[in-house]
Amino acid sequence: MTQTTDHTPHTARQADPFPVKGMDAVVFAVGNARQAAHYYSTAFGMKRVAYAGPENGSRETASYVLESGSARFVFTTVIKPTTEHGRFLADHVAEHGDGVVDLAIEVPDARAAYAYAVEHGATGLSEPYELTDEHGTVVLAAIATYGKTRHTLVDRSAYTGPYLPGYAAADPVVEPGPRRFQAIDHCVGNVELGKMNEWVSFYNNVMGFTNMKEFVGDDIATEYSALMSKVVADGHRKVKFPLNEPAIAKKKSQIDEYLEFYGGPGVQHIALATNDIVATVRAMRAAGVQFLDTPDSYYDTLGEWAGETRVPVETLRELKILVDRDEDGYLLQIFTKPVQDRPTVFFEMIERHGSMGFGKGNFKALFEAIEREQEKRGNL
Ligand code: TYF
Ligand code: FE
Repeated sequence: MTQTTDHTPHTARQADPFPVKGMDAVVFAVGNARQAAHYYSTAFGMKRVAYAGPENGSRETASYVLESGSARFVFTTVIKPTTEHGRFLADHVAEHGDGVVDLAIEVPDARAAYAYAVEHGATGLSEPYELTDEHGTVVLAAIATYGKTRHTLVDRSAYTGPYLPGYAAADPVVEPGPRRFQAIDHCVGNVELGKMNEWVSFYNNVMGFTNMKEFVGDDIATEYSALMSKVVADGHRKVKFPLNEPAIAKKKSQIDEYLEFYGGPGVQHIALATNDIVATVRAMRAAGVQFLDTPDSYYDTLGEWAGETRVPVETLRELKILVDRDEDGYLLQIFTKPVQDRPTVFFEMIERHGSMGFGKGNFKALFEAIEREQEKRGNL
């Protein structure tokens, strides 16, 4: 298989064509934002920092902004659709269930980023515009990506408010406890059969993103994973977007199941970086979050290939945490089951120790676990 892979950060070669600061927010359109905010507060330990709704001038939509370290999630729902935006949200929830509508990216210059993207083939959804209040000005623009997902490009360098103009600072929904994760590690998209390379090229061209070395080709796909996957990232690896497409394998692809129940391409999982995955998983399990199971046999042979990790094998076994190791180091990871009734969006918790991979060594164990869940749903 031929593959152009580039490990060199842009700075080592040339000016970054599309500088990014990191993920700005993951915006979810949901049926009940008040309850979603409660779930992500109690189960994911997030802290509400801002709110916009009927009480402070937003008659049409209610939005809850929750943070955990540098990770920001926004849960938006429509109260009564009257504008195009309200109808978009209502239709989105009806068609896709709860899901991600925006992977917003923080950039130093939203006008330049938008101009570069559109010049290189992106569909513009919103020309650059400014929002201003007493905390300053934010510049925003938006481009389309897979399915109905968008990338809003946000320059908040001249803004000190809690989120965006129109949002008021708000108290946490519940008494906050210890932080359970501190950053968004990567955001994964599922696209249709045969479209993965087109979307990889899209990110290569439109954002100047390069391909990371980890990819799942047809060899692995037919053996057990039933998906193909490549990862694109910005020059400084602040924003990482794996892209999956279904593959023909022995079993029905989990990506096909997603596409069927989501009703098209969309965000599959968000990986959240923690520096204490044991404490995180214990707290999340105690709060009722369900994780994929891993068979005991995985842990019986773990030491032989994974070597020593910071966490004893018995603790990994107890919590069903997975390990992967490559030449740069290792990572610990675990996947939740889908967090809504549709078998669509889920989360990954990841603790990295040097490895910049995505857990390829776990694909067999992971995909067997996913298939057991697919089977329970009657979708295998
Ligand atoms: O982000 C990734 O690529 C890894 C691997 O259903 C992965 O987390 C891919 C598909 C999937 C679960 C994990
Ligand atoms: Fe992942």
